[in-house]
Amino acid sequence: MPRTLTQKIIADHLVSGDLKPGGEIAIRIDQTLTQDVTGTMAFLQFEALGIPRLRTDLSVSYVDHNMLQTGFESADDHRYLQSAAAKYGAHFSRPGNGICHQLHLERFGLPGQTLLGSDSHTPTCGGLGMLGIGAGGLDVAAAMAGIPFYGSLPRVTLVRLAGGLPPWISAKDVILEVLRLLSVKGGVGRIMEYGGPGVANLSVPERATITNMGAELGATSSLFPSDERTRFFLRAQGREADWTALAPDADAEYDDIIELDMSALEPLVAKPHSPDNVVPTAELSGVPLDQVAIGSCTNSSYQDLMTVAAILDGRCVHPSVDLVIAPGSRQVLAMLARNGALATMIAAGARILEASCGPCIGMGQAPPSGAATLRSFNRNFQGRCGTQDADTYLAGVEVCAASAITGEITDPRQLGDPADIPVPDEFLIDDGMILPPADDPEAVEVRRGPTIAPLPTRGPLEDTLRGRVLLVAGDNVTTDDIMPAGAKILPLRSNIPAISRYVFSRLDPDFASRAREEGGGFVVGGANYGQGSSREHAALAPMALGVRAVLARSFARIHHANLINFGLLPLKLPQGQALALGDELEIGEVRARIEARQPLLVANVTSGKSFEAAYDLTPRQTHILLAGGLLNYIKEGGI
Ligand code: MIC
Ligand code: SF4
Repeated sequence: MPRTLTQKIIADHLVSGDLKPGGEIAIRIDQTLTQDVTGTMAFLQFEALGIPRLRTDLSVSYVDHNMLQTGFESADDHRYLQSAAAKYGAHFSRPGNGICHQLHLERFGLPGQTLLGSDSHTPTCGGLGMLGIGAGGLDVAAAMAGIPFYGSLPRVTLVRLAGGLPPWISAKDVILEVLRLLSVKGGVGRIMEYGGPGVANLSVPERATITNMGAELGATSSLFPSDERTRFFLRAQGREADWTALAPDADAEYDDIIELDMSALEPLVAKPHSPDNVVPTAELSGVPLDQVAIGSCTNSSYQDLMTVAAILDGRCVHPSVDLVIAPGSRQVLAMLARNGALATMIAAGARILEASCGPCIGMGQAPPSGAATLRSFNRNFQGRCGTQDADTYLAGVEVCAASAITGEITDPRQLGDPADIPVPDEFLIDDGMILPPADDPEAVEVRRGPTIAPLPTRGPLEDTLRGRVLLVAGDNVTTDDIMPAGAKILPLRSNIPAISRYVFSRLDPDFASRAREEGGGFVVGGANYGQGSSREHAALAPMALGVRAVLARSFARIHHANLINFGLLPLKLPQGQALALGDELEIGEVRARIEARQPLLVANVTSGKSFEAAYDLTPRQTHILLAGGLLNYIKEGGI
């Protein structure tokens, strides 16, 4: 039978299940990546599994998020991660080396292989033809222990690209257009495969911008074929031997097909506060800006930043705008330093940050109150930049750099002809900041700082769940809403009791204290609950506060899995049913009904009404929930 790219890679890695849509499959994971704000928990969980050495082909532990180090907490976590990597067998990418996804693309990604990462943008390596999937830290810890990754077989959408990118139009405009067409829910349960004659017109870093931001569609992953452009990129990274050709069969069948003519695109911008709120830049021309931020795992490649330097050359940043630039990796920064582009940026008045996530996750550079900030990043959820009442716009680096000069949102086409930026045929290679695992793991002592608190645990799932509705939220609640990030809260990622004080703090500052007083309860949401990041803290911290179930119209994939991994029931709130804050609920016979795969009966004691709530659980997930979460399940002998 002819196969898509997705089916080929999955078939090559299939451990159990068969290739029927919607069915549960398990796949072998070749590589994992973790970063500091999810990795600390993932390594603690790996330790809790009691396995002495990692069982993947390659695992890399990156440090790129918690970089401000305003107290000892993050530095302690970095030291823990470095020692744990050395002892258990992971490579360790030191702080300053760059953003995990950019680095993995440059140095480790392999066409045709699988990568599980504790970060939602792990599909970035799909730009190389690698199947990258984002997951919660506990799933990645399990993969590091050699346990396959379980999920439902996604449907496959082909985005057939035609034409080439016109001057000033970039790969960011391609993915913004897909977001405009499909919305932030449009990719749920799908893998986006890019094909068609336009593919050959995109370099690997351009493809990676598209696969990276496929996360904002809610897609499980995004994939490009591996072709001569892939070979060229790997050769320029000194890794031609890692190249293999990979393409779908000519007559492969897809679940849906989207036609996209790149030559008809124009510069696009996503308006506040959602990445799918996309309009032509021209529609926003003249919107005054306070800040422009360039970088993030979406748009911080050598090509991107050379484009920025060319636009800034001989010009000066507008007096009302703060321009900050964070290169994606030390390779990019070193190349810009050597060829003079860095000097051009400095001369133009740009503030150069270290190679890290930085402002993308509110780790510094929060804009002023009521500001408008334009960013080459991937998410513009309200408050994520660190300023709750700021408006965040997203665009490609061309729009960002042009707007930094004029002080307002600007269509870059008005700058005349763009400079020609050649794709480098040789990158500057220096892996000195990547430490291989220790030769003598026995001799390595794992160093834990005082902020690392023991993992909260819970017993098996209770048979009756009782409590009040602690929060009622609308559609598209993000994990940034549930468990905010930013410079104040992120350093607490290895301390669940401390971080749980901030659960839902942006939506309702009293949530955590109310949950504690009530001894737990329920959360009610709308459609696509838990979209955005992979942070398992958005399940783990509510669990620690006693939340036992979330009732929502639908769930985002990674968060749904995280809820189950920590023993919280994800229940479907039927259309037409509404619950109010403070309603007292009782759900009885939970264990027996789940075992029998029957809907649960939710009694609203306050209103005297009751309704049936369904759920989407595979047989394995049922057992995980009954055990009270994945760690309990694995300790009981499940895999
Ligand atoms: C993000 O972009 O939101 C993050 C921070 O990279 C997260 C990971 C996290 O919250 O730990 C992600 O995308 O998964
Ligand atoms: Fe870092 Fe932002 Fe990418 Fe998340 S989206 S990995 S915070 S750069």
